[in-house]
Amino acid sequence: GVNGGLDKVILRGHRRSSVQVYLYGGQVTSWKNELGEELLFLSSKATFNPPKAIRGGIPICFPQFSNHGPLESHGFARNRLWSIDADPPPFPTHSPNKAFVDLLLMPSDEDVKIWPHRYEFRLRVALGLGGDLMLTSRIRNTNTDGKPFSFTFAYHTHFAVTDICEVRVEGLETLDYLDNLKNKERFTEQGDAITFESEIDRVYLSTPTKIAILDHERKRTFVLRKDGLPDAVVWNPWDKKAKAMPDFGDEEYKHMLCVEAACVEKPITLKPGEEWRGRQEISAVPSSYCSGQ
Ligand code: TA6
Repeated sequence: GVNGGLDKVILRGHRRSSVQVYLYGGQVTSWKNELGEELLFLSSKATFNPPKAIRGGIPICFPQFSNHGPLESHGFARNRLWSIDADPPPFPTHSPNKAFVDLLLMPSDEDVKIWPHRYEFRLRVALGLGGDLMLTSRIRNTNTDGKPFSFTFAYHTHFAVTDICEVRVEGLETLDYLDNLKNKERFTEQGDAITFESEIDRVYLSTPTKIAILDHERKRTFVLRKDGLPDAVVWNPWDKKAKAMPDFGDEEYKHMLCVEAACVEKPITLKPGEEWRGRQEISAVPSSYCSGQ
């Protein structure tokens, strides 16, 4: 690949739709629609060299979301080299996807020192016939010492938007959230769509399976559907925090919004042999079609 020689997989779909996923971090960095338009934000200052995570796309936060625990922020899965499963199990017939790849992550001996558990993490990245991007994570506890483990998780999705000041999020109204800007205190969202005029960093709790992100300028709505992920993180660093991140352009906060299907408030616990599944499916539709759906 061009960036530091890191390997990546490109899934090609209908017309000019495509998805690009780096083996480094198991991270989707590009999702293009049928016209070849880029739908995800990737910072122009992103680095592609371990141990820093790639800034943008869809980082996988595992086994810890953010600083909700003793590990490094967002855990270490996004800083590891994943492998490709050359012989993946057949795709469930109920979703005849055009193209997919399975990436695998198991802990190294070093990793086991950091987090004393063994697991198999299978990430399936699929590009649907309609251009929707589907991520499915299957995490199995493979401990042989009988020990269960608990983890928190997020698909840290960076949506590309035209102008953050002309964006609304629907589906999180009236819900409770933990505000990371106020010491993770719990608040309740007001009764209408969320709009943006300053830094926001919230974990919305017990959220619906469908969330809509409306890009008014572009007349485009992202629809995020999720399963097994009860929480939703909403983050925009705004100007001050943008300047403080070396791998994030000073003005780039205007053109991105993170809405993240997550499991934060109540960690997931697996006994040896048990498997957890967390799915998100994102699509981009013309706003005229979607608003009010
Ligand atoms: O998604 C919310 C968040 O936890 C923010 O608090 C901010 O730290 C962001 O993730 C980015 O984290 P990173 O470690 O990728 O710089």
